[in-house]
Amino acid sequence: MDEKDLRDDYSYTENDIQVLEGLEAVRKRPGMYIATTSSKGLHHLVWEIVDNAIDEALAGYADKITVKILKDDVIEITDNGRGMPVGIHKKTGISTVETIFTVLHAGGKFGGGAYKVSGGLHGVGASVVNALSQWLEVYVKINQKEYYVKFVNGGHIQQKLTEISQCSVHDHGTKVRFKPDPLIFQETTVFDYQTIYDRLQELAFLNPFLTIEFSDERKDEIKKSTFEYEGGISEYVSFLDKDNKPLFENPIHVKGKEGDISCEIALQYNNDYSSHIYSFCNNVNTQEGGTHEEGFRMALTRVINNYAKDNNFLKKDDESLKPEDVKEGLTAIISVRHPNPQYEGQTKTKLGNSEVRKICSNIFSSQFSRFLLENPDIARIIVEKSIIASRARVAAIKARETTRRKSSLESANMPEKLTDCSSRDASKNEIYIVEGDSAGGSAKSGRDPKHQAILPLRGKILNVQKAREHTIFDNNEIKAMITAFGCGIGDELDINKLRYHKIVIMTDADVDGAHIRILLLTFFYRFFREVIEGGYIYVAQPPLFRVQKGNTIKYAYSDKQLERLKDEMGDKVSLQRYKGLGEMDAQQLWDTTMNPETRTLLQVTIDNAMEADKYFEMLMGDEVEPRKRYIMENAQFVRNLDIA
Ligand code: TSJ
Repeated sequence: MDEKDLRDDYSYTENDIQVLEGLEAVRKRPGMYIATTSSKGLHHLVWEIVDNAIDEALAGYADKITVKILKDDVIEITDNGRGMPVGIHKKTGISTVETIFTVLHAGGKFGGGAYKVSGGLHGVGASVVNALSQWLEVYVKINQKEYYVKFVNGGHIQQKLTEISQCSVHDHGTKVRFKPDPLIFQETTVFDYQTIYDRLQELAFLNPFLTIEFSDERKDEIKKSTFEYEGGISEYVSFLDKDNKPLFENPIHVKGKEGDISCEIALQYNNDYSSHIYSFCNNVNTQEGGTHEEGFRMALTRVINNYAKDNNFLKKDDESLKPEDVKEGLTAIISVRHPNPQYEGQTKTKLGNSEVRKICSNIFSSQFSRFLLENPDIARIIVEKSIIASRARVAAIKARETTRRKSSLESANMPEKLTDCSSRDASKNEIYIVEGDSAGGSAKSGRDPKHQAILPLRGKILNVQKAREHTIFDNNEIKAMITAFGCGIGDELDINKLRYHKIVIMTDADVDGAHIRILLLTFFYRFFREVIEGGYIYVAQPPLFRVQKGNTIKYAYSDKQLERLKDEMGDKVSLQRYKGLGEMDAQQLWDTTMNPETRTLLQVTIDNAMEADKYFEMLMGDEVEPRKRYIMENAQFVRNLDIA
């Protein structure tokens, strides 16, 4: 509102009209204020009101906030703060509380010092919530009295601020209850329990002095939670890491302040390879990071490097640890408070204030380096983990280079274990990936040497999902396959260089065979997707039984088929059950499984591989027994996977 409109002899109604024009503008173009009227915008209303209550807590006047979802998706938010000011506001001539709910951007101006670090990203003001609500009620307990005011249809006053009861001196605070307007939120007015739960929990972690109660009372069965974390962001780190094994007992926690900018960081390392760094400014998640995160990352790398050098973990000529080395297995929370945050980036969630970089870096550096000196055992754990990560990084680069070089050299440098075919016509060539050396031997003697190559795999190939990239490319079986296929992998795959247009997986028809098949499919799915999509991958179908009567030998590939054969051939047949490919001699293997004239091959589709990949995760857990059990129970399924 402009100064000139505020004449001494203003009339309430004139003022009221002005006010309503402001709120009407919000209703006309809600997108200008809450970006969207989707479910996201709907929840934005809650964040706005909660932020205001949090501000009262941050100012030191409240320590408890209650959030309720009531029947009909009404939201009620209460704090135990001072109570919003009920006195007449000088400029508007109406009470301050009514002013805050009816004048755009009034909130901050009335708070003065109290609003120093109010929620940066939201901060559209309580009046916007009022404008977008079908009705909104405020209860204020202050000076031993309770006051009430109600607005309807987007901010039209229905009940002016009224004293409704007496209360005790110790009873004070603010309660706001509102019903978002379905005329505005046409997509949905239903609140999502989990969304609100997660945000309130996050706020409780970020504000350790605060208790937040949350209940969902829409259904007869009420859901209720209390969030209260004395440990603050340390507890947040432990919470995020609850499924991992931390490398030391308590997260490292530092905090400090420079002028009116404060910075707090908690971190832990765990036995995982990924890292989770979450940053906040004024309780708002800065998803795109920014200067606070940059300051922290720089300081973390520098302090660990310095410690490693000073204490001889790194020798003089050793390469320094890189930021990616020190963040392996790291979980960290950075929380800064800034009176005037500037946000940048695609989604305006990147903190831009440049002074923050140095402040966070200084605060973290000095306290973290002291911590390392005082806790040499923990320091050793962190430094050694970082050094292992750096070696792994260097090894991965080397391994990638080797496989790349080899694959570009056509048939030169082929793996030792590969028995290649003589033809160079990829479209006619096949490679059999065979489980075990003995089966490999039979396959070698039984094959068509012109068009069929044999690559025996020794032992189980490595668990692709759990292994770090460098270990994957260090694995001999995997290196051999990459080299033999000749087409490169991943981003660098060139399907035109594929040396065989049929890649045939040939494993035993038992549980271990199924397991290896899944491993291979998973590997192909992750690194050779185009090869699967091109239809180049097949699964061989070795027989399960050999039935002989006199000189007649027949093979059965399923139990059903066996029954049929027995019926056909009558009694006195001799029956051999094949447990592994190794039990077949070269001729038998050729006749039953490899002869293009008579064999059956099952072509692998991307869906098969995806399925395998999915099962793989389940099968590859750390626990061995459940995995064994699972494969046993699903052996039939796993076989059918190829057939599906
Ligand atoms: F968003 C809101 F306005 F609707 C809202 C504000 C909702 C809720 C649940 C609480 C609040 C709120 C505001 N709680 N506490 C306050 N405090 C003040 O407004 C306040 C009180 C005293 C003084 C002062 O200077 O004495 C200043 C302020 C801003």
